[in-house]
Amino acid sequence: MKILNLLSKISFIMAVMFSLSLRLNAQSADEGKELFNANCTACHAIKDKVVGPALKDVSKRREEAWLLKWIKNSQALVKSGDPLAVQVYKENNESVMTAFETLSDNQIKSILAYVKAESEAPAAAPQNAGMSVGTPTNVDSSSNFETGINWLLFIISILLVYIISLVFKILTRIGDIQGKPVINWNQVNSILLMVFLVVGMIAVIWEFAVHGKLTIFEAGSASAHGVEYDSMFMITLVLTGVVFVITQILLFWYGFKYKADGKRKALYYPDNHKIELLWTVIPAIVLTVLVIRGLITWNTMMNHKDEKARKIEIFAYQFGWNVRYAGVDNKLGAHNFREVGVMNALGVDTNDVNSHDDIITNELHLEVNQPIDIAFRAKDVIHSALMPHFRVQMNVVPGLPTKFSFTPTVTTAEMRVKMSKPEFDYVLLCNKICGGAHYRMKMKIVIDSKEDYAKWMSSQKVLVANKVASTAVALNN
Ligand code: HEC
Ligand SMILES: [Cu+2]
Repeated sequence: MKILNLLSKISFIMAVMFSLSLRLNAQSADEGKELFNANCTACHAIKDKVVGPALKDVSKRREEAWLLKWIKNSQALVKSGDPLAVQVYKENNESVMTAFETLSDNQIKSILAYVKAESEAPAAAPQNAGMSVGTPTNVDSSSNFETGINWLLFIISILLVYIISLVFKILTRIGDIQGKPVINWNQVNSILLMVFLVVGMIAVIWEFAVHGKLTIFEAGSASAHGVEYDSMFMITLVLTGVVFVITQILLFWYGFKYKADGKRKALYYPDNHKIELLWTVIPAIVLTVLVIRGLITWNTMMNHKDEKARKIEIFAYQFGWNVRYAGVDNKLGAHNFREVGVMNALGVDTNDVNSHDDIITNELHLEVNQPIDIAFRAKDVIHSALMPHFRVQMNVVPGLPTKFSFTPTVTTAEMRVKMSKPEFDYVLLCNKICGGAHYRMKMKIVIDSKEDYAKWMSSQKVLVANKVASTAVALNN
């Protein structure tokens, strides 16, 4: 009776989950829908306003060419002064839509086609009802078959677990009747301990061998202070690794060796001062050495002052980054959050002459072996600037200036060779969950040779061009 009850419950849950999975499959049929769900739903719905406006009938409101430009880079369109773009941006309280420069025209068109189809879907039908019925031709039958097989395997494995537990129950009963247990659980558990030890250790070694290559440590640090950082990381990893291996082996081996066998009695051994002292003092000394070295390293990293360091500002907003270079005078102009707006995203105070030769970009170019001082500033919420290859991370907090100074030592070109990845680029990522499109907050970093940096710099526009025409965009050498 009990079993039947259980089985009927399991099969009911299965049926519900199965029908859910069918729905999901029907959903993934259409390319536009997939792209929309992956890139846009953080901020848009068809019929409701989310972060951005409802997109219902957007193709009727706007020209396709405009939409293509807008979706690829709405901020560029706003900055170009396009009246419609400026209006849409203002109507939405100047919240910034992510740029999707990697989407092709065709991909955007298929998103728009999906938006159009959804706009025209009868208003009465709730969205998911449309999905479960759907058009049968849309359903990918091969993946349904796969889902079916997966569910079958799932059911079989649950049944298997259930049968095994039944077998054990029966064996225990038999043991009760015979007055002598059929299974020696101490024996079974002690063997399982050894199995766990061996399988676990193999898994650890496998992890290091296979996924160790995926860590950023493989290629080495691309900044001067990063070498020290990596050495501390490695020493800590090796020390804790050795302790881990020894303690785990002892733990499981003793569990195995001293299992209760009915012959031996456990020894009552409350404590031993010598051993206690030993395993308190040794870790304390090791930790003190590690922590003091860490403190010294941190202080030299944070207090380092270099007159020749180039001043740079990194500006974070939901959801993107800007860089401001100090220009020829190596002085960043003042800023004021009240000035932040469509035409002045960073709120730079152009009354301050220091700002006139500032240069604002959305890529971080740095010259190799040239120290830089970065000042971080946030527009809206707390972000965190992570530059993993340079072993740099700093919180970016509204109203609270933070800074970091470092020297990049490996150019992008050199790193590409070193990693044998011709496509490689350094990145700056946001490392604080700062909102719906947080995961898209990244910026390309390029480490240039002296010549390339000068060339790139001279192609950038200064903030107030007419006032610095005489100094142009020479470099501060
Ligand atoms: C980070 C949030 C965010 C994401 C992600 C996002 N948008 Fe937007 N979108 C906005 C905001 C906000 C606006 C309103 C204009 C503004 O403030 O810039 C907008 C406006 C639009 C408009 C103009 C609407 C109109 O009435 O003219 C279109 C079209 C659009 N988005 C399409 C998309 C598409 C397609 C995607 C996915 C590829 C997408 N958006 C992803 C935030 C976002
Ligand atoms: Cu962020």
